[in-house]
Amino acid sequence: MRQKQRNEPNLHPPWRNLLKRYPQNPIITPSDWPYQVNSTFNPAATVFQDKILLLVRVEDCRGFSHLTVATSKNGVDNWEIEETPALFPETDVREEQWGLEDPRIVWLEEEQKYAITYVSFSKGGPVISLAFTEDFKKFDKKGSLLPPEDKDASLFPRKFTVGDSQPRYALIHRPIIRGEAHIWLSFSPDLKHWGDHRVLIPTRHGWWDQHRVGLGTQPIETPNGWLIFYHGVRATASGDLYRVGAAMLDLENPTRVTYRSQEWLMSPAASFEWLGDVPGVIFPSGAIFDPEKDEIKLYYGAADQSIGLATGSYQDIWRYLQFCPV
Ligand code: BMA
Repeated sequence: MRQKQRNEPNLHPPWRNLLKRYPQNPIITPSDWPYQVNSTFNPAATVFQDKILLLVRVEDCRGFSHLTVATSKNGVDNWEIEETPALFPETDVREEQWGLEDPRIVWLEEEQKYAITYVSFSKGGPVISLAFTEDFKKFDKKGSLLPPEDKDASLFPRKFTVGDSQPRYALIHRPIIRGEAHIWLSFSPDLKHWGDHRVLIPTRHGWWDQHRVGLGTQPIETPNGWLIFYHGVRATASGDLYRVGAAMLDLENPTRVTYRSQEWLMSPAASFEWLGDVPGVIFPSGAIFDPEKDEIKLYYGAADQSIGLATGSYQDIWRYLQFCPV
């Protein structure tokens, strides 16, 4: 297959409709909640006890967020929503005073635990925090990982040996440094001490993802590498536009970005993506990959209000990505 040049437009795009909106979107809205809330959005997704589990960011009517579990057999409808939050801000924890936001979940094979990375927010700025759970009932909060301002983080499910290093955990995150908002990768032997920080996916001047990029879904392991979806922001005259891109990272060495979508794969278009607290936002935050069905379910926050679902064929996305040199 011929690879097109970086600045050559995609004239024969294999990328049309790679992610298809579920016709009955939004799949979860604040009115589904068992208690009064403002918005339900930006969920983490994983498989737990043969069900799809979403850890949903719920904003209360004071403007502070907590995280609540919703489960469904098919990951589409009949959601069972827990009556009490799973993770909520504690009054005596300084970095949590303004709430907990935007979780991502991975299953850590070695520890036999789920790792949840989320944003703790306070006057000091947003920081990435970590909690472990085995059952989504009891949570072991480990505190914050890196200094503010930092968001949009996920661990990988296993350690990596890159170069001559010992096996280390890897964290994708999005610090803002000198006003620049790129996606970074950092390593740690123990989930406490972090280093070897580097930019993984930078913003692209002039492009749809020129102002900010941030990790969307947790890394998805595929035969061809770690597939990630990310959000890219362009500031426009009528506000920020949050669109969805994808990238592939080398399976053994995730510092290597092998492909990165040139086009966005989703852009706000449906009315529920424009009607909400923050119009024009698609914020992917959780994905479930079923290799047997060749199906990716992508869960996203829409307009900071409700949750949308889009599905795509992994093989189609992979075919498209191979047209995209980094
Ligand atoms: C980002 C995050 C998300 C939010 C998005 C759009 O900075 O804070 O939680 O969905 O902005 O408002």
